[in-house]
Amino acid sequence: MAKNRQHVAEFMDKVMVDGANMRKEDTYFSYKGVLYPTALCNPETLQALESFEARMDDVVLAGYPKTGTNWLDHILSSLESAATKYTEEEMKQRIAIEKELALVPRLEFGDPEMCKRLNKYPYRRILLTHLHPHALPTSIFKNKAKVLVLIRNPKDTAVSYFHFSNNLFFLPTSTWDQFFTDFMNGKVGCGSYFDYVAEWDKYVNDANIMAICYEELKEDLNLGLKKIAKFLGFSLTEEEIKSVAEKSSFKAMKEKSSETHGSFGDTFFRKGTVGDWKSLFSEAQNQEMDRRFEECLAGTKLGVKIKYDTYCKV
Ligand code: PPS
Repeated sequence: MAKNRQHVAEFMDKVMVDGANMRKEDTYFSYKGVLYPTALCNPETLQALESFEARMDDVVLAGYPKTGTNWLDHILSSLESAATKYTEEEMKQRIAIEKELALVPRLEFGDPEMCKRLNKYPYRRILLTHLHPHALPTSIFKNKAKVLVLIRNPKDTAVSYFHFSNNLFFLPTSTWDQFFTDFMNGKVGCGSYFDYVAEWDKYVNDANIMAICYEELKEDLNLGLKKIAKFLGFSLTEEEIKSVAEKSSFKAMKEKSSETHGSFGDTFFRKGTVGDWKSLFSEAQNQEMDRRFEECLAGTKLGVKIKYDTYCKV
């Protein structure tokens, strides 16, 4: 929530220690039909989330893994800080409170008591999540928290996820061909990309929900930031928008990544491009993904927004 994201590094270090002896067969658990990595979440926390009380001024960032969550986390924190104009003292206090409450980088990570601790956070909360809508606290919708749904084209998402999995011991190491099959079958953490996007599609016309694409931000970050700021009711000058954009570029974030994400910097900030799928997809895999997109998402609101033909066809 505050700009200091040191706790991502601390959280990951702890996950690596806690998960050091995890058995391969325990890599995932299933909750409401979706797989989750055991090293990061547990069923009790997911259950506890059902009674979590969202606030009207909460900002929820919802994105399937590897769609740019860390990027948008930085953007949202920066826009919020610039709009709220916290004093230096308040900034320090926010960081201290986050540490004291031992907040974790995603709503669904950590222990079941997390929800209660989040209730004690006295500032506006930016809540990041990879959960499908059906697993989110219903209060988010009931209390009309603002939800920014982040989407990225499925081919780059799969490639990014593949590299990520192979870099973290608590996720299975696999060949690209094996990973592709698992991704297509939803046998990866947070389940099926296609189900995820199709489910969010049902909400996307709601007044409190806005979708934003990784690719549109890559094409024109300033414009994307203005759209996000408008949706969240943040009033920012051109200069402020420009400054947030500069600090949110891939280069700027990667350079700071050892500070923000510790030894996982290079894992979270890998390449940051559009079209990297061309380096791994075979012709057969292209056809399979194209068919699946056509069946599940083509013609839906989010499916159109993804601009599949522009970003996923040769
Ligand atoms: S995670 O682990 O699910 O939270 O990963 P997530 O942050 O959602 O996605 C990681 C991908 O986002 C890229 N990234 C960026 N792209 C452009 N600009 C900026 N500033 C930026 N920051 C992160 C990151 O490099 C991952 O994509 P790939 O394709 O693997 O590089």
